[in-house]
Amino acid sequence: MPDPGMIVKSRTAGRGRIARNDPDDPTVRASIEMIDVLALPKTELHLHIEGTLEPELMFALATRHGIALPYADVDAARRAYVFDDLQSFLDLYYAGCSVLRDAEDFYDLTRAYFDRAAADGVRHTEIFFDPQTHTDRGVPFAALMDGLTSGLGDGGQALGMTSRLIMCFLRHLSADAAMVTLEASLPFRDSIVAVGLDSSEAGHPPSKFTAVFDRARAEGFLAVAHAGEEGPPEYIREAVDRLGVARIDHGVRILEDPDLVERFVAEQIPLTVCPLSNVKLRVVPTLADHPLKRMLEAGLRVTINSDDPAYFGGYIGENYAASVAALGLSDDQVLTLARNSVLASFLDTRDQQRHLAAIDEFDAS
Ligand code: ES4
Ligand code: ZN
Repeated sequence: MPDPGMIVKSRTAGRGRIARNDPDDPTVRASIEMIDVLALPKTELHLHIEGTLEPELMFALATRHGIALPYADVDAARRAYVFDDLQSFLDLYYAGCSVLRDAEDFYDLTRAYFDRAAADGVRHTEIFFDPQTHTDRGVPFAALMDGLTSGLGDGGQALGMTSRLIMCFLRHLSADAAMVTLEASLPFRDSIVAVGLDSSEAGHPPSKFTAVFDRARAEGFLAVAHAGEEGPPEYIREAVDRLGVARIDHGVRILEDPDLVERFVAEQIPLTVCPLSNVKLRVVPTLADHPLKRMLEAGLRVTINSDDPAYFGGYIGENYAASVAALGLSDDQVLTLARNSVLASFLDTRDQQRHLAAIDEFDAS
């Protein structure tokens, strides 16, 4: 008898479906049909490359550089990944970055993420990086960019994936420091599609960075910003009105403001939601309480992403699968999420059409 819950390939046509045995009744084979979320062609739009640093690589890089880590071993590191809120995570996340010293480290980090993302069916990814976390420790901007861009190039070629880089400013630091970072990035202008805003949200409204984002957009960068993760809906509004962002990262608190929801629906401004992140950082009590499904039902252009998968217990496939299971998303809702990510991406229309066609083909297979 097959294991209960074992996934078996279904012969049922359509929607890239797989059949799963009923865990409550192991005598019934292939009784539950669900969309194959791993095989579904996916686009990832909210992923911090520093948040893909798995403990195994952290230890390997620590050894490479002769750095002592505050964990006895890999398991101890994983056991330490329990968070009360965004700040308790950020403290540990920035400390973990201390092993990233040179171009080779950033190359290895990027290649490891690409391998993991490809296994989850990611075809295109738009990756955040936080230069200040590294340049403030003495890592040259050029080494950071060299490692990231070579990793993206080689990884993309090896796995048939495309990517873009989004440079985030740390909002707990000053607007002047962000401006210095923007200026330091200009020699690498062609490798960076957009600027973003991340780190501690409370007390650091988007409007603090209006001048920096004005300058960035004048230099031709697109813009995004984390808003409405822990911060209020007003920060979401500010990010759009004051920073000119093309999409909002997280934005899960938008449902508290019906007028803002109406506007986001009318303008189809995308939101890059990260369900497992929100549970780990206690933005929501459990995944079953997550507003993702309500956001979809409101007509918002919502997408699923993994944020900092090495810390939050799952890459994008796990974010899709866990959300489907906890919220009971329909196949149509899952396909909508995948299509939303394509439409919310910074790919040009022709590439978007190609990715949408791949989703249609998956749906029909
Ligand atoms: C982050 Cl989850 C999250 N929120 C804000 N800033 C971040 N940087 C890395 N992960
Ligand atoms: Zn994030």
